[in-house]
Amino acid sequence: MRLLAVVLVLLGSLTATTPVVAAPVAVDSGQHEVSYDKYSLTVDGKRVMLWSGEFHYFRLPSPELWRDVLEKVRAAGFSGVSLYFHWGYHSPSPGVYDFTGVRDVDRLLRLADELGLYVVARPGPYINAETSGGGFPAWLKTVVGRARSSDPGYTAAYTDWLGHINPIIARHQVGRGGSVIAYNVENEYAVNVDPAYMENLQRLARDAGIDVPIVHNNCCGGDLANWSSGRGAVQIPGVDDYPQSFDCRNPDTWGPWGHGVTRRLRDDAPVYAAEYQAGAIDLDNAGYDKCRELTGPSYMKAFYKNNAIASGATMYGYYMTYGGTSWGWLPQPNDVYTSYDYGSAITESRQLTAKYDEFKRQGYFMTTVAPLTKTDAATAPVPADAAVFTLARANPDSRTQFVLVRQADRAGTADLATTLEWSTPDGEYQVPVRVNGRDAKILVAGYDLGGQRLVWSNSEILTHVTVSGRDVAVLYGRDGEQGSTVLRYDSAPTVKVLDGEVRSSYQDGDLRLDYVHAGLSRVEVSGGGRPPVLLLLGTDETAAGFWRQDTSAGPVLVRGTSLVRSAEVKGNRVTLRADTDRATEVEVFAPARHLTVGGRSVPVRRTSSGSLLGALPGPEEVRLPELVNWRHRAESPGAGESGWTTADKTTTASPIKPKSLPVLYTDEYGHHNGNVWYRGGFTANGAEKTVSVNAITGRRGIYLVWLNGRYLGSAAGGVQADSEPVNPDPGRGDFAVPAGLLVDGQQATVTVLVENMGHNDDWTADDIRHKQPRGLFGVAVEGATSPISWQIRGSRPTDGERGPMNTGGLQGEREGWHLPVLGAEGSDRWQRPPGVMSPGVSWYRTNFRLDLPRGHDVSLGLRFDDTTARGYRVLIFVNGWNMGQYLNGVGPQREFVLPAGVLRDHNTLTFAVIATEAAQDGPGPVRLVTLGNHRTGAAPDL
Ligand code: IPT
Repeated sequence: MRLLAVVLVLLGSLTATTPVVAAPVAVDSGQHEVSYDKYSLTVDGKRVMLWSGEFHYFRLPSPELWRDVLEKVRAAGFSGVSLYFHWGYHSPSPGVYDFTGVRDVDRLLRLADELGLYVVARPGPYINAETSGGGFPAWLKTVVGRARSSDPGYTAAYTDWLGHINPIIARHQVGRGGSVIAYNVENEYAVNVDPAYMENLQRLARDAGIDVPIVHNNCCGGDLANWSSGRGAVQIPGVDDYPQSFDCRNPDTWGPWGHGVTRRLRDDAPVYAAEYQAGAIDLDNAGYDKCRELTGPSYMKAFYKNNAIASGATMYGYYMTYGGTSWGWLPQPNDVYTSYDYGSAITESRQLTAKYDEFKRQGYFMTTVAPLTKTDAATAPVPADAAVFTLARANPDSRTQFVLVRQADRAGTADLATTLEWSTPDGEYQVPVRVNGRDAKILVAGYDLGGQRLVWSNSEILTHVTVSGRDVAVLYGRDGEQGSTVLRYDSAPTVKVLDGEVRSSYQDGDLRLDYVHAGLSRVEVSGGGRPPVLLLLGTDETAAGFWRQDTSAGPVLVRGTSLVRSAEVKGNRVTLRADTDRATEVEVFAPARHLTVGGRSVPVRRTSSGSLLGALPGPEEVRLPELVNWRHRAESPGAGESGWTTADKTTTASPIKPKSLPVLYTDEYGHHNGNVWYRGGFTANGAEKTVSVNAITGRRGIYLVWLNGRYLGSAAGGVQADSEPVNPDPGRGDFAVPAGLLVDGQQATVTVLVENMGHNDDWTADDIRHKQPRGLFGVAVEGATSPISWQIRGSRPTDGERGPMNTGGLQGEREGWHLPVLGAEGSDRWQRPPGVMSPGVSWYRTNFRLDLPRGHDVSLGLRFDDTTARGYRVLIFVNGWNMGQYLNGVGPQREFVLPAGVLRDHNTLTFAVIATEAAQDGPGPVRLVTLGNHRTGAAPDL
């Protein structure tokens, strides 16, 4: 970590006997030591609360925005990020690896370090993650030997991947001045397991110099392998838990899949909630807003707080904190579509939600109150009403107590008020508590809060800072609920209520404050033998309006703005990088007299609370251009003579054998992504009746069939050939041969376009799922007497910048029709749209110019408004980047996020439209929409 490194350099200079030259951070001499015990990870002996969120760099093809997202993650109080590394994203073919541009993970790790976020590095080799192949490169499907085992073929393949990624991870470890604090081997390796493989993964990591603790994310509890002991065991076994399931259609669901992380897997390692549910995949087209509801603030309160007190976990990974976009051919088709918003706290368009506020409330608490990093189960105070449930932990050194309060009926919705008989470290108390419905609170007793002694409070702690010798603490409770806080003094202190209604009484060393949580009350307490303290007593909402940022002058607190990205104190000026989504006041608690926000000095006055108060403008209005002047170009079925390969293989490494020969699987011919054209020639006899096709595409995929240039129709591709029960006839379509089309003795050509929606994952580690083919599975022409000779034409991955998963084998993709053309409208082969969409592939293109307000973070999307069921789908190319696929009439996605960086001032928008029927008009109406607009002092430099 940079801060630690700086501290070490400073220490070095104090003790050195020879003149010290300031060492660059990168040459941090590896003196930081990561270790752990049963309670927590430690860095140089200091305990760490690893409160981390999952982020997928491969789902945001705009490295400039990685900073935006990670700053938002940090601003919510996260101390770390959990990062999958996606093998297939970096490797288009065996032995070829790319770590540049949007694949520059070294840049990602540098950024995490710069922002002071610890990293749990998760390079698989298998990652699941609802991405194509579960992160495996598609070429692995042609490698002989079971994946996720010790088989030599697979071993050679993944050894090469780890040989590339491990050294990058290794040089960013905490011990070498970086921020990687743990290394995750494999992913939910729970069934069909092979301990020798797990051992080898760890040996390779150690050989590459990975010296941080090795962790694993176990799935699903029960008897499945969890790698906590025996051969292949890891140092810190973690648990994945998705208690709410993925049924976003029923967002009122309450924990059908369990109670949370309560189990300790090893006595000598901290409890690690490796992936804890923080959103959901949208399995049933409910839309991600419903998934956000399913995993909303009350779920987060009840389940996350329960985890902390039930298990004392000090390592968490919330999956996902920002989901992002499965652009190009990244989606694993059977569970997701383009958007991987995931119903996360930070939306796909990088907006902060009510879930973000809840993360902030909990994250600030978890990372402020240090005694939480070392706790044992303790006796909980007994509630007078048995309908209220309590559970407690205590720090064995400070004796600080943490008491969970919730309903005894986990799903109960009653409004309960009762009293706890609480034996705190500072005496016996009767503490009033209230639990209204699906709520949960962690109450604290016996805590040294800055220079204060918190005896107990039934308000929850957000955070506290010490500014110029005064403690400032934010406590909160639900709007309208009663609150009490007791602080200990040597003698009666002076209590000054600055705002709101707060009653105070002093007796035998205890100052008791009683209030109702409403808005934001302010009380200043001074004297009594302690430094002064300002208590800010808020509601859930007003508490979430605060931001805490670390500076070299200590942490500062800010109230107001839509985001504080960072703060700096220099001399008597505090400088914020902050965003606003409306005109707002800003209040700052910092050791300073002047305020700068977004590069401008803000006039401030000092408040009675001792803070600085100023006003900030909101954003300027965004005006978007209309999408007009479309041009059109048709792609004729299977046209052109170049690029075809004879498809005549008779064997395949896939355990799934084809229905007819030759093997026509796309991967066998090196075409791993997107659409593939096939051409089959045979000598006709005039008696052919039906063309019967089987094709496997993954869910929502299609294929289209022509005979001698005549369109015969389309069908849905299969999901897989072999499943339970076995399906020998996947994606079947029968197309009648039109009378008179084929003539005896003449050449006939059947042309097929098959869409490959992405590759299956390999959760079960059995190859049957993962090595499911894509493309044609079998073709028979009923009545034909001559064999068909096949050719295939697929992707031509030559685009180093956007990578191999950006395009498939459409003629236009191969010839670069999707690439930006600025200025002139392109060649005269692009014409005015004909007013009808013909079955097959046609291309549409327009240019537009953005004139967005400078110094703003504007998030844009593309919205399709067509509500007809016309059969067509659209690959959306923005300046050449495939930002997803719109499926008219299939859904569910109508709005596609277009990140800055991919979007520029001048843009080319190109659609590859695949229509399965003739239809009036083009793929409209379609428009640009604003998904977020913030004035920011930190507009990513794009
Ligand atoms: C678990 C995976 O580890 C993760 O990659 C992702 O797929 C997630 O779930 C679901 O979004 S898999 C588990 C819930 C069976």
